[in-house]
Amino acid sequence: MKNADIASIFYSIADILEIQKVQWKPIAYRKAARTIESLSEDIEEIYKKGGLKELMEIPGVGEALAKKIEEFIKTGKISEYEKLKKEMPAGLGDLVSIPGLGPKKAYRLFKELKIKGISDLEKAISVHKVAKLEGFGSKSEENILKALQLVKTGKERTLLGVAFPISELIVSRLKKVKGVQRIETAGSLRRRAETVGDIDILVTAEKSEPIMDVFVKMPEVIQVLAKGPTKSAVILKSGSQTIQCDVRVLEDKSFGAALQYFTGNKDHNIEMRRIAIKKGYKLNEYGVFDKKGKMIAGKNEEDVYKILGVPWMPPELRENRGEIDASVKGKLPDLVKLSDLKGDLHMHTKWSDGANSVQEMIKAAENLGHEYIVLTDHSKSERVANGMTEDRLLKYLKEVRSAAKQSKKVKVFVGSEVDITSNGELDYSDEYLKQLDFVNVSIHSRFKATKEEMTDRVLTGLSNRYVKIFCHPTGRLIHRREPYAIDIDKLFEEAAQKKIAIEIDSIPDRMDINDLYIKKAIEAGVKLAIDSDAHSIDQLRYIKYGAAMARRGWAEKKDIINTYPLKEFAKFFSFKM
Ligand code: DGT
Ligand code: CA
Ligand code: CA
Ligand code: ZN
Repeated sequence: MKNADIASIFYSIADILEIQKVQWKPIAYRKAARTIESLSEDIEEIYKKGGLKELMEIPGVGEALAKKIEEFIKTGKISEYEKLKKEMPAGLGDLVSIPGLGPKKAYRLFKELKIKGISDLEKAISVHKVAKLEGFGSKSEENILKALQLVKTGKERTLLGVAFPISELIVSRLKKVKGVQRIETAGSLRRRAETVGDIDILVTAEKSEPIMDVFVKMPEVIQVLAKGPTKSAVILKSGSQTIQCDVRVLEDKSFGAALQYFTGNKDHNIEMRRIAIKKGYKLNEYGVFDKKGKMIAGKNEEDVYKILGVPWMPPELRENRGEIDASVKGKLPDLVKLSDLKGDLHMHTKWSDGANSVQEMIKAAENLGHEYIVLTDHSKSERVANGMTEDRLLKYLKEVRSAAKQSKKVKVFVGSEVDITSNGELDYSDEYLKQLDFVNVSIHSRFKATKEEMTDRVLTGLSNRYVKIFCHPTGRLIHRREPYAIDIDKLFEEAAQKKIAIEIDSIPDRMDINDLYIKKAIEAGVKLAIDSDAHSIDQLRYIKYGAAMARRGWAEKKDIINTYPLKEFAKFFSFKM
């Protein structure tokens, strides 16, 4: 898939144009990049289907951008980008991608301090040159340093939302190789961890050579680390990111044992091995063996667990967080499934920063089989996201209500993602809030407040009687922004008591709240909402990552408010239907 590559080039073009002080164009490029990276369809396929015209059907892609996409598909390059790069000093791209620095500041660092890349920047910070620059200061220098550290540590792991589609593509290719029998992903990807270090794939086949040949020759491979009959490893490129992928070809009789072993995690495995030893057995990636060395299980993963007296459990639970004990005692949770979800309670349209119209979002939700949805465009303080003033809110209400009447398949609620401002007030007055079906609230500013300040601010916000959902409750962006400080126990206590749902935001770099907090919230009696927070029709599919996170947090159907049939759902939020 070339989607990620094209998106990444469009982002870079936007950055360069911004430095060159070109108006509007950067916004257009970024918008297109965002939709392209979240398309579920291969952009090359779209092009093959209907050429430029079909490309122009992608929201945010006009004729000019469609031509650039065509050029990339045909030549692997975009000449405009090649030209722009030549106009840019080398290394500046790395600076621009440091969160919080942005093109303008990066360019000043380059011009005034001759900083040409990350290592120059680190040197300059170590002697406090950056702090002395006008408009920077020591606070800003500190923040840049923190962001730098995040970038450096963050680069190593890949978001589940990025790795998962890649793994699906590889698996689908390998499945087509002649003689392939069983194939599964293992490792952190199978456990659906929010980020993965590498992709692990296990295969059984008549012969391993044809598989390994196809594997190392895939177009995304930029480096072959190892190629052998039982194991190969490569580095893949996807957009600006690289990720390692390992493939192992196994004997059928050991497939289950290998799947158990390579799924992990390591701590879970250590515990399982301890149980095997206690029973007088030996457990490794080839099978379970008795005292005489006879293999007594290994072909199937379920049997491996069963023979050790631990009934099989879903991979999402295997983090050594009490799952083995729960399984032995027959107390495993009955995990929520993606197919249990009946609705989506957080999404954006063109009324704020979304790429699609109200009608397009409703249609897409119908196609996904949702029974109910809530449209939640941003409130007025979110100026960068084109938040709605009160005037526009009223017009939006009208449009959504009339569109809602036209859909027979999905019940459409009208809502807004309303900012909790810095003093804890909501961004609209009650007069407006009461006209909405759903008031979803969130924090989008002043992330650096103390724990007391932030907890106070949020609880004040939640004390408004119209609030129904608290969105992306910790505000973190994986690799880019730490969660803000907040008293999570107090938050959950309040939410449980007021029947305010806590969100599991499914955007791959949010995953907010995370698995550990999900478990905690459930223990506190909180109801959760798995939302896509979609900014385009394709992003509605993000809920699969939120559902994965919920499963990692031991959530059952009853814990997730948008699995409820419409009637019970409405009852929880005290609607009269
Ligand atoms: P990652 O790739 O860092 O996101 O995490 P994993 O869990 O996929 O780890 P990876 O790819 O290094 O290894 C895959 C699985 O293999 C891991 O979850 C457990 C198993 N494994 C690897 N090394 C060891 C080990 O030294 N001891 C045991 N018991 N299991 C191991
Ligand atoms: Ca792995
Ligand atoms: Ca691995
Ligand atoms: Zn949102």
